[in-house]
Amino acid sequence: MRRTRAFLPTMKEDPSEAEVISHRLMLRAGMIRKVAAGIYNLLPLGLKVLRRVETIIREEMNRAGAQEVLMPLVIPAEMWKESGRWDLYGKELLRFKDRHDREFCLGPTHEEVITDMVRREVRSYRQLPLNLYQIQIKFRDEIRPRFGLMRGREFIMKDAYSFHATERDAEREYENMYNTYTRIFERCGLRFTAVEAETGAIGGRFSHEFMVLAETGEDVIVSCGTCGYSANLERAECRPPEGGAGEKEKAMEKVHTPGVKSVEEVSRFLGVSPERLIKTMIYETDKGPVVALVRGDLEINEAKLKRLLHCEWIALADEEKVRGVTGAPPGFAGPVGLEVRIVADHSVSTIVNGVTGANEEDYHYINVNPGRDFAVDTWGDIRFALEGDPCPRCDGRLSLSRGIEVGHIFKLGTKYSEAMRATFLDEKGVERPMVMGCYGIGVGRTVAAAIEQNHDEKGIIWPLPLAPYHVYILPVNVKDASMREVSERIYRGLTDSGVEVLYDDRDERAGVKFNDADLIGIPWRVTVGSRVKEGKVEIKARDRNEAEIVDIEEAVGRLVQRVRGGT
Ligand code: 9G3
Repeated sequence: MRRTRAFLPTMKEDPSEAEVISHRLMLRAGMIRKVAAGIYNLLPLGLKVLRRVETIIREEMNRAGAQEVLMPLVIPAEMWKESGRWDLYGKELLRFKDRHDREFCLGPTHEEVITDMVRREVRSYRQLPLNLYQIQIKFRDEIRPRFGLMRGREFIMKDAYSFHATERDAEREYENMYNTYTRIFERCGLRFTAVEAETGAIGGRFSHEFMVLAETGEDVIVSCGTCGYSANLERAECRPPEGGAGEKEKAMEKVHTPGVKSVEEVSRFLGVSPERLIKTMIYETDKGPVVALVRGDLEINEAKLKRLLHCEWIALADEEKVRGVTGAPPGFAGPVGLEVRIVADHSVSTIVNGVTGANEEDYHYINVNPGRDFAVDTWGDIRFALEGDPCPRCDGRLSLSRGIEVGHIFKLGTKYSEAMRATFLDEKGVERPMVMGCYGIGVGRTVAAAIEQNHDEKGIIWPLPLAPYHVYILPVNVKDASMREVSERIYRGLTDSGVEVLYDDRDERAGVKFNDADLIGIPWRVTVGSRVKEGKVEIKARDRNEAEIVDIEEAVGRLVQRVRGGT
């Protein structure tokens, strides 16, 4: 592609609205342009990268035995009412009526549509298993779309759904998709990890998230270097502490602590370390109020608490609710004397002579001992893991890192097939609900994550498999006939060899061209400068500092070999 013909509006200045590097660089490199909040145009350079990711996904999904379909963006309300999700989601589900006043929504995901498609055609176990996927636009009306393609309202997802006669076969397909996702992200040239994850609202018991490792990622990954255990922070298990403090229990006492509320204030006022505090949080749930306890230096993990309580929803109680349960304002809550269900994290079990709120304004108890001074209804792991915690699976230590979720695979079970009567006759002629799985990849988000992981102060550094072009030809001065002639020759030689070239034939200062080449991140650059007189050109990789001077005749061969070799 000749730069003078290319619709490739690069920008020198940093766009103010961009808060993360990938958003900033995708705007500056002329890859995307905003149409509305969370809604973007993909310009030629951006679309080329997106298509690279889609091609890799398609090839690997097809190799894995999945079949591509295309479902509509516009979904009739009826099937979301059948699954019970029409009333479960709020404004995030964009709903509208057609000219006949019939209700529809823009598809945020397609479990209902695919289950409806399959239930109409599949009656026998002989027709299973099936794995159907699409690469399609989704719409989720996020309150605050941010970070460009990373968290858009309209985005492109590969979503796959599998249907099985048995749980066992669904497990097999889950493994198959796990391995397929591993191949997809390896082929994208990304550093990633798969972590155990929560299943959230869509139900099912088990899921894995595929995270592109990046310091600017929003998701926290907990991993053990010894045994390879890894989970997202919401899910990461904590090993219960060994043995108690061993000191003698003392008599509980109420002490006056005027206006002393937070863990820091209480531990400072009473001269005790946070490890000795029993932090008491009041929650509301669909099963009524719950008191959750955790050691003072730790934090409650609401996803774990929700799972332990098997409740539909959970929310921190507001001041009024706290007063209702404890009789005191927030900051003085404690488990002693409460008639509400008490759930405690294992970290509380080793506290001896602890400190907690006295359920009375401006008062705390000291020398509180679990078991003697209050009973716990349910013990469990309801805290967030910390850097350095003992690994729950081996004698190693946990470390925390950050990543960007680009893929998520779920065991769905029969949640949708039961709700929508997607059944089949098994070999004994018994009617059973199909067992399902679902598997998503954020295509645009994968592009953005690749930039978050691969950039420097000058711009993007594309992993070769995702690069929009493989080689950037940079004549230092297009007015110089020999530079122009050599550039054209190399351009033709590479193009004839199937190498994709961006040829900067602009009549621009060399500095402008070098900056652009670094900004848009093409993996290889050929500089055609004053050395053409000696029959030489300079070849340089975007991710390395040193360049090499080669004979013009060798340039094409070297580059074809590098691009095909994938280095
Ligand atoms: C909604 C809205 C937002 C949503 C959902 C439904 C996320 C919703 C979870 C999934 C699960 C999997 C198939 C591909 C992989 C992910 N956000 N999810 O169900 F109505 Cl507004 O989408 N679906």
